[in-house]
Amino acid sequence: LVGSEMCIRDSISSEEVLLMKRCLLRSALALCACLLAAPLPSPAAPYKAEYKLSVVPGATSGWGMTAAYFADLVRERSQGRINIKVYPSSQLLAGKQTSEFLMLRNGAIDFALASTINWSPQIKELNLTALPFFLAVQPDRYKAMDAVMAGKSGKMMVDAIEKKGVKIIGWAENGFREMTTSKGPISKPEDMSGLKIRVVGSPIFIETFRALGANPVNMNWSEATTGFQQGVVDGQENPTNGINIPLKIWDYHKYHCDWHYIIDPLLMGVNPTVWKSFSPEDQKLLLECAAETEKYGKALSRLGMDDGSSLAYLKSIDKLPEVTEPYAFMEQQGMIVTRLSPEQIAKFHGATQKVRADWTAKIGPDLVKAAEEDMAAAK
Ligand code: X2X
Repeated sequence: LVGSEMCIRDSISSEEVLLMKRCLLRSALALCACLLAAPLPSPAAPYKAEYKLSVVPGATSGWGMTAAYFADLVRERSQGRINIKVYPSSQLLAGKQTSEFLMLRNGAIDFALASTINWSPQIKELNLTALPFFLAVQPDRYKAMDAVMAGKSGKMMVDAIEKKGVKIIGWAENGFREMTTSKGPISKPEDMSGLKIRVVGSPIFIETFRALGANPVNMNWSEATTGFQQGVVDGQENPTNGINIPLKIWDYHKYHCDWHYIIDPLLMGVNPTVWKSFSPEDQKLLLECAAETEKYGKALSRLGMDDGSSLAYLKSIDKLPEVTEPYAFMEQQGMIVTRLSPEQIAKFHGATQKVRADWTAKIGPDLVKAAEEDMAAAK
C-alpha cells in the first residue's frame, strides 16, 4: 500500500499540481466571500470615558446637588460603566447660559440638567412656566406644577424640545422664583417701581418686570453674584432653597418677597447621538435614575414649603440637607421675609395680565389651554 501511494504521489504531474493550487485558491476565495457576507457580531460601541453634564449655577445649589445625585446614581447602578461628570457654574458654556441648548444639540455637551428658562429663547413653548403668576394663583402651586409635568402640556413641552434635537429623559425642579431686594420690602406692585432688577436673558422677563414698573437688566448668572456684591442692581429673583439660601443672598439683599411669580422646572436632556449609543438596558437604567432624581430634586426645592412630604421623603433616603426650615433660617440671617397672601398675589396677577396675553399668543394658545386643563384636573 505504502508503495502504491508513493507511486501515485510520484505520478502527479506539474499540471495536476497547478490544478490543485487553483482549486485551493478558489475554495479560499469562496470562504472569504462567505465570511464577508455573513453578519459578524459587531462589538458594542465603546462608551465614553466621561460624559459631560452641564449645570448653570454652582455645585452647592439645589440644582447642582440634584445633578450630582443623578451622576452618582448612574455610576453606582452601572457599576462604573457610565461615568457622568457634573460641570457646574456654566463652565461648559463660557458663562452664557442661553447657549446651553445649542451646545447640547451639537454634541459639545452630552447631558444637561437644564432650566426651561435657559432654553426658552430656542424653544418658545418653554415660556409656559414663565408666564407671570400663572401657577401662583392656583390653589396648590406644587400640585399644579406636577399636573403640568405629568400631563398633556408637559408632553407638548417635551415634544417641542425633542423636535428641535435633544432627547429628554426626565424632569426635576429649580423651584418657584421669589424676589429679593436691597431697597425695602415688596408687598404690592407699586413697590417694584423703579427698582433695577437682574433677570435672565430671556425676553419674557424684561416684559414682566417692565409691566411692574421695574427696570430689568439682563445678566448671566456667572456675572450676577459680582453684580449683587457691587450693588449694580437693587434686586433679583431666584428660588429660595435652590439658589437664594445656598448663595447667602442676605449678604446682598435684606428683603425677601414670597410671591411665587413663576417656576422653572428642570429637564434632564441628552444629546440624541449619545442617547442612541447606550444599550437598551442602559437606556432603561438612565430613565430609572432620572425618575429618582426628579423625586429628590423636587423634594429639595419644596422642603419646608409643602405639606411635609418633601421632608419625609428626604429623611427616608437619608439625604436631608442642613437647612430644613427655610423661612426661619432666612430670618435668623437677618432677612425680612414677606409672604404674600392670595389676595396680594392677585394684585400682581392683575398687573401682568397683558404679558400673559401677549405670551400666550407667542407660546401657542393650545399649549396654555392644555396646561389650564391639566391643572384643573388635578385640583
Ligand atoms: O440665572 C438664573 O437666575 C438661574 C441660575 O436661576 C437660571 O439659570 C435660570
